[in-house]
Amino acid sequence: MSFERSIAAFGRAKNVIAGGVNSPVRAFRAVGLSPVFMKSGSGAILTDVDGRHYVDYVLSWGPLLLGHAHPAVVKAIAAAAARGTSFGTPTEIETELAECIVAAMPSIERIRFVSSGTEATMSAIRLARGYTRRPKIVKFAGCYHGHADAFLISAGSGALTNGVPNSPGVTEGTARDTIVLPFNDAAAVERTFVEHPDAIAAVVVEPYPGNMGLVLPQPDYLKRLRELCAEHRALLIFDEVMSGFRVGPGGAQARTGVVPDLTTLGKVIGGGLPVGAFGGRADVMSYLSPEGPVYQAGTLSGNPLAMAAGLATLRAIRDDATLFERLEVLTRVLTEGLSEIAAKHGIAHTVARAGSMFGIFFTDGPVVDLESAMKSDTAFFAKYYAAMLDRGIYLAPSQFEAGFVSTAHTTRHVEQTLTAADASMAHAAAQRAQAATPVSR
Ligand code: HOZ
Repeated sequence: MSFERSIAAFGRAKNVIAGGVNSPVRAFRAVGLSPVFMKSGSGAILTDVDGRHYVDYVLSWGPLLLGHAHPAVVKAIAAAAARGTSFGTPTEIETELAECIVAAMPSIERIRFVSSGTEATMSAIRLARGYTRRPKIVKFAGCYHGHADAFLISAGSGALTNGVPNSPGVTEGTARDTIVLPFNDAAAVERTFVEHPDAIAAVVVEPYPGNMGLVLPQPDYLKRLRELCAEHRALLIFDEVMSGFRVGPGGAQARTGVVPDLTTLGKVIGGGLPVGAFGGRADVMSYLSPEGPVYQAGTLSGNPLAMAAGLATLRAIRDDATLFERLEVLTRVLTEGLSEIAAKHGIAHTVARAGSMFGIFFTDGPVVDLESAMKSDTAFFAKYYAAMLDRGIYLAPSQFEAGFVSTAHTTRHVEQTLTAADASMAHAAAQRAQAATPVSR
């Protein structure tokens, strides 16, 4: 079966949509292919416009913890739509979703909903700056916090994938207020606080960075960030857009026991609809307008359809006592299987896993930060990617993104994936060996 309709759809899109896509990684440039246009999703399976089926490990880049078109989520969205799609007024369902999140996330006493993860992190640092009356933020190379100007410096995700981690269009002034440090290097943070006394408003971090591939924090690293922020009266912001309700019910903060001052959320809390949120200590959140002076607003913030999808998702999570355990076990079977297969074919690799987030780097590792992640063989990844796609496995089209498992994935899906991975790695390794063999004359 060919990709004929996808290729034609991309050609048509390029005439009217910038680059043919509404978010850069989707263009498949890093894997040298034409993007696959999807038509529908059900459970763990995606179907493209050519009628090919895939086991999906992208899951809309993380939100679909329950898989595609989960009946409870679809029902909740349909019922909400029938009542009206947007009011621009407070609604009770916003409070219901807020109550669920406040109950689950250790750091969140007050919350505010927005429409995307980008809005959430952008608003959180404005609030941190307003609260502390300090200008600078610290971020970590390869971490991605959406595409607000302050974060597009050594950014991960599509910015890294497409080779423009420092975006043109970000002014020097903005860049000057963002201090970029290597992830997992607490000593660098310590030095930076000394070098910039009373100037750092916040340290913002993905506790389990998933936008340079999945990189895990070293033991006590997050705890040390917590201590340093407290010592220097800066706020610690956990960007849990990806890890929130994904690595466990209380996100990375419950998993690690490190409680930030502010947290940003998105993805799972919207159940597949556009939602973001930021929340944290009540005294900090009270600086937000209308209680306080820091302005933040949005026409579609707390949209009833998005709230309904999020609430249905979080209720399903709350009512299933073994959900995260099952996800964790299945993800472990997957990553251990991938690692065994890579080893069998003599392929240098490093796997990482946190809850139902996972990744495989094609380098010996250890992968602890952006520099070590960049040692990965991206040309090999592209070959592996194409072979997996051909065999019906849909992965993120970049070495520098995380994979996700949903409750709709079963051991059969994982077995199918490992069978495909075995053939794909063998194929990619043979291609690499062939390319490296000098042509005899
Ligand atoms: N930044 C998202 C992944 N980390 C990509 C979003 C998209 O392309 O849809």
